[in-house]
Amino acid sequence: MTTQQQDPHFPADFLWGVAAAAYQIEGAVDADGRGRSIWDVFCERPGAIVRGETGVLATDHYRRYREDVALMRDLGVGAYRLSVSWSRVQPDGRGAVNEAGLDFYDRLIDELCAAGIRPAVTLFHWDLPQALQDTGGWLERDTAARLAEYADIVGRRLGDRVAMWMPLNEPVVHTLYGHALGVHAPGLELGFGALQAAHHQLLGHGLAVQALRAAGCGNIGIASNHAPVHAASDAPGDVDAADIYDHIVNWTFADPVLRGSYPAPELAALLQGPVEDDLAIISQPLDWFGINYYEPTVIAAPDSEEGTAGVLEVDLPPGMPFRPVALDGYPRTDFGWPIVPDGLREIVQTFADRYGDSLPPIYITESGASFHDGGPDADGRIRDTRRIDYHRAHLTALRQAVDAGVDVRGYFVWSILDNFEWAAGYQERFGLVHVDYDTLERTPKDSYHWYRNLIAAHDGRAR
Ligand code: PNW
Repeated sequence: MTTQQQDPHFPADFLWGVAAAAYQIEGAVDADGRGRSIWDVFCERPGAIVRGETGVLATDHYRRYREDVALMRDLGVGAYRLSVSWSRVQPDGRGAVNEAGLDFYDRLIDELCAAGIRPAVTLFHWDLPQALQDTGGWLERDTAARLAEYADIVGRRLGDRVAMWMPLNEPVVHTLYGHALGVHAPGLELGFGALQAAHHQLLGHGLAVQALRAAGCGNIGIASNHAPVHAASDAPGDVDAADIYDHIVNWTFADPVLRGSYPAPELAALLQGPVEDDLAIISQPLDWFGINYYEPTVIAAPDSEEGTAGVLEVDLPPGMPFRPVALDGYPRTDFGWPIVPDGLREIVQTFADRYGDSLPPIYITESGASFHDGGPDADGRIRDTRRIDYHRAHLTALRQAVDAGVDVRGYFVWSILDNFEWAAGYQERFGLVHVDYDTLERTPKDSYHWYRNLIAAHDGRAR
């Protein structure tokens, strides 16, 4: 029974949040002058998305945002991490501002502030304006400058009310899925050639941090996906392969930001442009560092005997110097991802050890699980006990890192609502709130009520 397990306790000022992203929840893709993004285009590619689903309607949050903010207010969260759709603000990704698109975020942020919820804003959660893709997207250096221009526009308009800023979400996933493996927009299969897109996103991050600060905005960080990488065995081939993989998925994305360098000269050598000068921009001091955590990876040598697991369920192109293998012995979410709460403690501790005094305070900017919850039972409840267990176990592991001295300031559940899970479509449900995709009705799951009680137990507010 889940209720017999103890919830962990955090300091009174620990920030409890929920997260979502524009393309995954908003719908209304043609409303108020919005331009096309690479996700609109990618979803039209036959076979790209499970069952051919798209974000055209999604959860209709663009029209139902008041109802959704009311759900968050009742939940009692201190912050909501949202993303701004670049294509609403600049339909062509550059130049003229579409005021009607920006007005939506103005209204949403006012609604959040009125509910006592701090807005935490991601500028780029993978939905690049298609017009910028047409001129090369993240393979093109100019796109980094465009992100800064867009950051300036949004910062000046919303900065008086936004509590936390992050220019980027998970550049590693956008690089690997979108540019190396082709399973996310823009659907490019460049292998190691995708590193140039990583570098330009990081440069865009640094330029956007500068632009936000110039616009008077503070409390700036990043939401970066990280997880422990373990070798499948002690065999030197496995250990070396795991080390290469770790450098690519973790340190290529964190070292430039936190240390101003790339972790391996072989990787930096693949990049074009004034990389050293760029690194000085990329390593702008941050007020905090956000980690999105889902699952650790086990890596073997390419020629080893273990069965291949596929990186994040995707087959790698031939010739890669590593091979992901299945992590056995753990329960899995309905998405097939192993549930390893201690990986959250471990990655946070690894950051503290690796960066020492140069590590700013950490927020967990995403943590969550997909379970294929059905609709409400006859009594109206959705009994998603496994999601409660998931979050409780991850928070318990996180608490151990805090006890060990790591400065962790908050936890954002992915996600407030069931939503469009990219290439996996609507089948994967990460929400604390169930969405019926026929009626768009929202139903808080048991996990919502559990989170509400947990938050209440911390802030002392009567429930
Ligand atoms: C994140 N992985 O993506 C994104 O920020 C969200 O938009 C997304 O809905 C959520 O996590 C759940 O997938 C990830 O395989 C995609 O390690 C893949 C992985 C991690 C995060």
